[in-house]
Amino acid sequence: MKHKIIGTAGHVDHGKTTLIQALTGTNTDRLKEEIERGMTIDLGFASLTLPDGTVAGIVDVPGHERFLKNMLAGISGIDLVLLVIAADEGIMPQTSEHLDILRLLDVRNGVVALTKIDLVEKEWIDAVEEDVRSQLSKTSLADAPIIRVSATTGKGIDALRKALLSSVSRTKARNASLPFRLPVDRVFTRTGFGTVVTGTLAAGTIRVGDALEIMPTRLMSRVRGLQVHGNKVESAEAGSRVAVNLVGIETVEVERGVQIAPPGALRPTLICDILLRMLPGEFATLGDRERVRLHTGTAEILGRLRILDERAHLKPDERGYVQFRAEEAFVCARGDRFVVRSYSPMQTIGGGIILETAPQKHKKSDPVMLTDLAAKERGRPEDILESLLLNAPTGIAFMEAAKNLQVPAAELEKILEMLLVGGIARKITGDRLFHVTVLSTLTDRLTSTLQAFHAQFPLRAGVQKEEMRGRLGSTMDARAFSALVSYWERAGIVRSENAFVRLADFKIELNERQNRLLERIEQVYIDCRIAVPTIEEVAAEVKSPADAVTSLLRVGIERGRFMRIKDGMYYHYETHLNLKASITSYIHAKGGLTVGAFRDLMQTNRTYALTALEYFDSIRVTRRVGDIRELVEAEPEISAQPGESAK
Ligand SMILES: Nc1nc2c(ncn2[C@@H]2O[C@H](COP(=O)(O)OP(=O)(O)O)[C@@H](O)[C@H]2O)c(=O)[nH]1
Ligand SMILES: [Mg+2]
Repeated sequence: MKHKIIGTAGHVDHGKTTLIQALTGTNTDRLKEEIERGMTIDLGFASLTLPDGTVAGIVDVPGHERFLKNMLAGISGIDLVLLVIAADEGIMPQTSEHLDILRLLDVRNGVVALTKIDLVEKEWIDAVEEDVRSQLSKTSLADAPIIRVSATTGKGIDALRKALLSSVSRTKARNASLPFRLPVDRVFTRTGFGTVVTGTLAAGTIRVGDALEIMPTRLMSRVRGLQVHGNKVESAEAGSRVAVNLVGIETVEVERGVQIAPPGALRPTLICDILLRMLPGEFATLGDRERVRLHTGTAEILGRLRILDERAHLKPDERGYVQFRAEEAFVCARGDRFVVRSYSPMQTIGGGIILETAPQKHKKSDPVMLTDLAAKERGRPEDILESLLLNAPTGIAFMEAAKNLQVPAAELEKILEMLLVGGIARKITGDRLFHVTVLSTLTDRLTSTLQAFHAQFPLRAGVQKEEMRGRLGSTMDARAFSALVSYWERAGIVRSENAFVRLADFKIELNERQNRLLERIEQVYIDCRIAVPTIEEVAAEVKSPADAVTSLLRVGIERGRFMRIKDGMYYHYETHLNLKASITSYIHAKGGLTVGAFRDLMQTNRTYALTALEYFDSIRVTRRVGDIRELVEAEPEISAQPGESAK
């Protein structure tokens, strides 16, 4: 079944509430004060069964300007409007203001009821209708039918019903496959049930038992029960008027203006980027940083508007990209409509569309930011995704993008495919998405950092990964970085070894002098055999600085010519092989080896003997049992030394 919401609009006392009662039998004025004063103060609700069986929800709004805030809360979720104009009065101030608001909220479907026709002559009605038609011609309701009715005599009511039906059939269906989102317009207690909230479901499907989060307060709850138009249901779809019974929430903890959604689906924000269109009236001006009231969903939020281009003012009929900086956290979604009223006196000055829900604070007139907002305004999902990616220096996860775009995952797949095929986006490891420009900037930064490093330290293995991560940007997190490194490895750009990354084609190249020095160092170690020299001893022996020896030793290790024992201590690979052979053959023959026996065998001192045995323990050639060394059965693969075949 289709679910549509009709909202009323029009000047106070023009007969909205009476007309709804004539259509539905429901008196939407429910507050005691409303009944006593005969005037709508807050939103009223009814349901209307249309000739084809569609049940439309009706939101009856107050017409008095003092209650415009309530009107705005009610009108935000509607599919079409029933604009009520009393034939005896014609267009009045709130008729015009409501028309402005409808335009700002982009409500294009509607029916105009010219009511109270029982009070005036036909000629008068003709004149009023002509006036109404010309007023409407400049608005989003230019083509709306005008139906003459009287709630008192019932004249025209059937024609009105038919007009509403045909207008309903022209409205677009809402997206039921998004996560559900309900801007709350009423909160009350039902004895025996607890807290109930109502609203027009803006998106998605809500079900009994669903977990939910109340935003921006972040209270967690669950759906205990659901009603649509007073009937118990198991689930409700976008566009329905629903009443949700919340588990474990006190009435005082929720108020009109909050939104409920699945946990994590929405994020509270303090700023948003918007496209603001000013109304034509002379009072519709805005100064930079002016304090205003922004109405979106069912909420009114106080804050300041920062004009993002070079202008200091927005004048009547102008438009501009603006950042709203709120005084308290609120929630909204990309594409939501809003209305802006001046702080004092309260006047509707403009409205528009939310372009970004959690932006940075922008620098005024930044051309990149303005281009980006223009793409967001065009609103094509692929443009938005592209700009999202352009502004994600560490890429963005697939689900994160789906959430930001407010599109279901399946739809995002399609949009993404376009960008992938078009060579605009790239999907690197897992679900991480990058804009090619962002990715190539990162790749450039990586390669230039590595090139500079290799040039400066030709004898070092590469840059420490943690340091590289920092070089790529302060916001680069570990997961994004490791995804990037494996992407670059697959692309043949880098090699990653242990804690280092280096350019894939980087080899440690020694000049002739360095090669000769390395050979001499090797000879020193070969001659010393088990009596490991210190770096300083080696340096003195080869008459070179200790630094140079250390660097060349590192190269020697890379080439498999040296084995590291511990800090500053190395065996030449030949020594390592000889010692290993002596130990294994001795143990094979005698069954075990003590430090003393090894010392004698090697004709060395106890310290060198112990150092050697502990080294072979550490690489799991031997194992210590009491005072004796045994062989470890499964031999480690130290025979596959790169140096053996490389040289
Ligand atoms: N004669 C006549 N009076 C009407 C008609 N519709 C509404 N009224 C009266 O107009 C007044 C205002 O109506 P109401 O529905 O409260 O207006 P609202 O402020 O737009 O909701 C009430 O006294 C109604 O009885 C109508 O079609 N004919
Ligand atoms: Mg009323």
